[in-house]
Amino acid sequence: MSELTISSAQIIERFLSMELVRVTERAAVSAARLRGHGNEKAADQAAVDAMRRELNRLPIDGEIVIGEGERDEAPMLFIGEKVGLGTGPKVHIAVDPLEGTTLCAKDMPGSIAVMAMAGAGQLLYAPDVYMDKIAVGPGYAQGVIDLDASPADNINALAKAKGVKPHEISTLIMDRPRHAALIEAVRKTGASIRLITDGDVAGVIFCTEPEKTGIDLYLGIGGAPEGVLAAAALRCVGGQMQGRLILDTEEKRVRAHGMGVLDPNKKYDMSEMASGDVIVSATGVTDGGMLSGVKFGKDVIETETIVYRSITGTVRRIYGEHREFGKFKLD
Ligand code: VTB
Ligand code: MG
Ligand code: MG
Repeated sequence: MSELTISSAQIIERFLSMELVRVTERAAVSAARLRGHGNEKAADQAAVDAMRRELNRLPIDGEIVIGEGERDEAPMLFIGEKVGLGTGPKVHIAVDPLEGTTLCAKDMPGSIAVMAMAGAGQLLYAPDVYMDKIAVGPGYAQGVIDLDASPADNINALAKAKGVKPHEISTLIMDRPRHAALIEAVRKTGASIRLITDGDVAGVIFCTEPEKTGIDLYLGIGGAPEGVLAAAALRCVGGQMQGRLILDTEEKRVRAHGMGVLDPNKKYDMSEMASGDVIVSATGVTDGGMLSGVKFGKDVIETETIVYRSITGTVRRIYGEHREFGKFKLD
């Protein structure tokens, strides 16, 4: 579509992508003030407060569909909370104001402030349960990987598609006891494994830039809300991802059903987790393989943000120098 025929909705979306950058920047700066202080809760709360405040300044009629939890346990950014000025486009929002709270508290690599925005009904209402996930970056034929195939089959297929040997494939898995069998199966193929302690939104996104991050394939079980955020980002660059909610108790199945999950065993494709026009923004809190963390100087606070738009596939890295510090203070 030429620039001349761009619709007014698209113009609004273009403005909003910069506003999303502001939102994640503010959350990241607030969390980063508590980086390395050993207090996960305080850092998380700071990010939540800042993100919510900024979201409420936007000219949107927004609703949180992936947030800090159900209303009774999360006072802010709970699922169903309305955000924005109430005017403008009706949008659904997925947030993780501080993804990787432990990473932030310990000042370890990879914590980010992240959010995704899409039209109403276009983001999966994922309950706060685990999700089994698999993801690769762009450039492969559809179906090269499959959540239901064995790790060996996935790695062999990916190696073939990439034109390398299986031992030249690099995977990323969260370091958890629940992944013992998975890790063993991957080891048998000769592929390498980068084990991360937390932060699999960034982990999945790593697959979008294998040249930079060294990661070809994400495997394993992490949070379902994080799965939707990652799927939204991946959709923008044309990677592939599948996920299945782990609903291993009746309580979880009932809760998920209440959120519209009719088939508890459904394998979701990336575009079933995030469809339509999606914008995703992520700002680094701690230094990581994808984004630098917030830097505090005497006169300047520096941030690095990556913002994706699915409609154009545009990815922008925005390096911010902030000189007006008042905007980061809480009201
Ligand atoms: C997952 C993962 C996140 O926390 O939610 C994890 O998706 C929690 O898993 O990226 P465990 O219960 O095994 O710790 C993160 O790592 C950080 O929020
Ligand atoms: Mg969170
Ligand atoms: Mg998280």
